[in-house]
Amino acid sequence: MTMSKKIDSILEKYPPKVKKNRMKHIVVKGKNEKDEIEANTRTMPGIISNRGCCFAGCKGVVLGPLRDVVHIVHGPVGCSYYTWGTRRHKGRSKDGESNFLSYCFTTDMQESDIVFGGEKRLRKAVKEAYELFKPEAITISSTCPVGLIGDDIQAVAKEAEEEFGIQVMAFNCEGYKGVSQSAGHHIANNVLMQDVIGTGDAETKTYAINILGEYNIGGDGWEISRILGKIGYHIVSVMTGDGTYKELKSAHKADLNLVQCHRSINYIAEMIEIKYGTPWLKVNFIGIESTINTLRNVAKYFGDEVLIQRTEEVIAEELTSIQEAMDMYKKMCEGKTALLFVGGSRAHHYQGLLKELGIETVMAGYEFGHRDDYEGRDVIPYIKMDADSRNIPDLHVTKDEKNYRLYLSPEKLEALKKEMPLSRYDGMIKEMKNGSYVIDDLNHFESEELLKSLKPSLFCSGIKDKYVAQKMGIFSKQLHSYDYSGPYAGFKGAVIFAKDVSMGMNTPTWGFITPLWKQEPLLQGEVMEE
Ligand code: CFM
Ligand code: HCA
Repeated sequence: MTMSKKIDSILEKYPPKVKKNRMKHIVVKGKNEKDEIEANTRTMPGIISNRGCCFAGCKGVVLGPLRDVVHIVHGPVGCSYYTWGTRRHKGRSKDGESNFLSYCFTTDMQESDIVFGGEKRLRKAVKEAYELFKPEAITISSTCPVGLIGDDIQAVAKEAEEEFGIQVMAFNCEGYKGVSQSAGHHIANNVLMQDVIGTGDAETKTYAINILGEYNIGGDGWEISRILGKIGYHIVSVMTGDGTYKELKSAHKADLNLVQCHRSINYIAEMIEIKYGTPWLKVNFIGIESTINTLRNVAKYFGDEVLIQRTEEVIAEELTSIQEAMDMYKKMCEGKTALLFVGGSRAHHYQGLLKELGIETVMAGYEFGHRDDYEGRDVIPYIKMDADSRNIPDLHVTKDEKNYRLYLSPEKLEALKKEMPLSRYDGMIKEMKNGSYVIDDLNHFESEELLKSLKPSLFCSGIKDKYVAQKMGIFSKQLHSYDYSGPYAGFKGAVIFAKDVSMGMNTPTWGFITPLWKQEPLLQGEVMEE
């Protein structure tokens, strides 16, 4: 069955209202004049979505990797326990530094707290954590019931700050807020910007950079830092993979912010740009070509001939060390196809690496990406936003209550595009082949149907659907946790990824699996019309 017929047959199964909604989340690249897609809207009730919650985006994604902070989850034990360690954001302390990543802190809320309020329990938990661990800072993250019963976590945090003399930050990131993890990213970004970034005064060296939106999953951040360090950059902070509260405080002192995951941290990138004049550059360290382009762009930003030269040397050296292995794996992967469905950036970031291995992405989608993650947006990384350039005519910097935002008049933007290498953050769709499919918030029914009919060699997704694919005989590589592997970033990471997917796709195991529906007659059900 062709892909378009398959999509039609999927949509036909839905009640009319659901069909109308889902159609807007599905785009065939190049079919319409503009590749516009609906995204970041609420999943319709009844649909089994892969999305996570606001708490996951705040505590799990952005705060969680800060290893010298005690992260207390105010809520039922499961919210903390079942998310503990599963994301694989690694952290390693240097001598004398704390590392609390191996601890799981929760207030373990009970029914009686729901009835009588949980503030007392939270106060006790903060005190206990402080006395036992003496951390530099504590975070408190709310789960759904906390918002529903109205515990004032901000007041508890303030009291604790006064009592213990350390920073205690409260995040009202109840799971049900917003439509996905995305709301949680924003909440975490706002508090970190307001209360942490800018409060430190660490010494910085030349070529000082921050790496934003890099969470050290499977050690990616370590590999990226290795390459950047080898070239000669001074990494002030990584947000937040293997990151520390201490480094974060001085993040405003860097000369440039590199943004790996735009979705989860663009808010901080923009706020630092407006408040401190530090420009940001969208980068991608996944895939060889992307890594090379990124390194060249960063060197070009600083414009120093020695740095540019050193960058080329490091690129050449790294390429030599991986070329043979990459060529070997490419032979095992060439001609295969992949479906990609991941959070808010990796479904895009991995396409280049797959292409380098000869694997074609036939469908890709985000769980919670916004329209700009799909369609792109203009950014202006090459403007040095010092005090003077803030006065550039036509460059309007405004601040509304919650966000700092940067507006550039359309005329100025057009002029800039011509006169300087203005980088546009292209988003996912632009880089995909005509005819390929982009599906937002792909659900389990759609995943199963597409896997059955397209039979890709590779399904890159997460834990919620990995085994559904594998029971059909289709290899699934988790692009969230990397299963048990990694790093996948940079040059050496590309080889590890190539090896993992080559092995995974080519193992004879798949030949021994007969999907359930081929083994026995199954009851067929129809979705009822409204
Ligand atoms: Fe950014 Fe991420 Fe992603 Fe994300 Fe996530 Fe993640 Fe992800 Mo899982 S921050 S958007 S909220 S790159 S946890 S490290 S893998 S869904 S694609
Ligand atoms: C989250 C975290 C997650 C989940 C991964 C998955 C991660 O969104 O809560 O569903 O496999 O990367 O750990 O995205």
